[in-house]
Amino acid sequence: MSPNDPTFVLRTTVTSPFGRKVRMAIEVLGIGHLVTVEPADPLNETDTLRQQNPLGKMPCLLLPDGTPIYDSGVIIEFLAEGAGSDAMVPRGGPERYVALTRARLADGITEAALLLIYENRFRDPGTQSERWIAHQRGKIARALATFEAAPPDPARTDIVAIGLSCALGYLDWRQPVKWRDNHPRLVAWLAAFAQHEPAYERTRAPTG
Ligand SMILES: N[C@@H](CCC(=O)N[C@@H](CS)C(=O)NCC(=O)O)C(=O)O
Repeated sequence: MSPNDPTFVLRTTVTSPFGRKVRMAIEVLGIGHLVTVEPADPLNETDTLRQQNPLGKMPCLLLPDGTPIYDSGVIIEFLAEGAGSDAMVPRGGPERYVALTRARLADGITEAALLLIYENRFRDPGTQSERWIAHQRGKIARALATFEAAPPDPARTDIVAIGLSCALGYLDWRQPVKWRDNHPRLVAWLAAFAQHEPAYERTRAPTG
């Protein structure tokens, strides 16, 4: 990508944890000048998001000719390749697929956390399923335990660290589960990573 390249449009809110992954990657890759962020509203049926991504999910990146690229992991790989960065995802071999698997594990925490939030938001009080809530909590607990046993290198910003930091940031923000008391190594990892990677703080969802 060169500074003369046309601008991409990123459909996302600044509160979306998956959108934050892409906003972080854009900062890290130093290509903010190539991307315009346009808010999206997945619940609004007249929002063009549903034409761009039939799943109606954000983030969704639009190429200059309107071609949509989603989901967050695909967008990050696309942008990293265009920016000529090798650091975000290993190019090949088992390391590549181990990293992509760990990144999907981190995304799974965010997915389950979102389902917990939606369970509250979309169901009338008293109609939430305790069984479903426990099922999602189990996913989060097992994934957190896996990362707690082997946290990533905090001095490295890659697709795993981006996904995990956005997942933990989302747990901190919306608090669908409490994770800090029983995951000391992950607490230390997030603090060290935030210190190493300024894009983590800069992409934090605004409060209030
Ligand atoms: N796997 C997708 C997940 C995207 C996702 O679930 N986004 C949420 C917002 S953070 C969304 O658009 N939810 C609205 C919906 O599911 O209708 C990705 O990584 O981009």
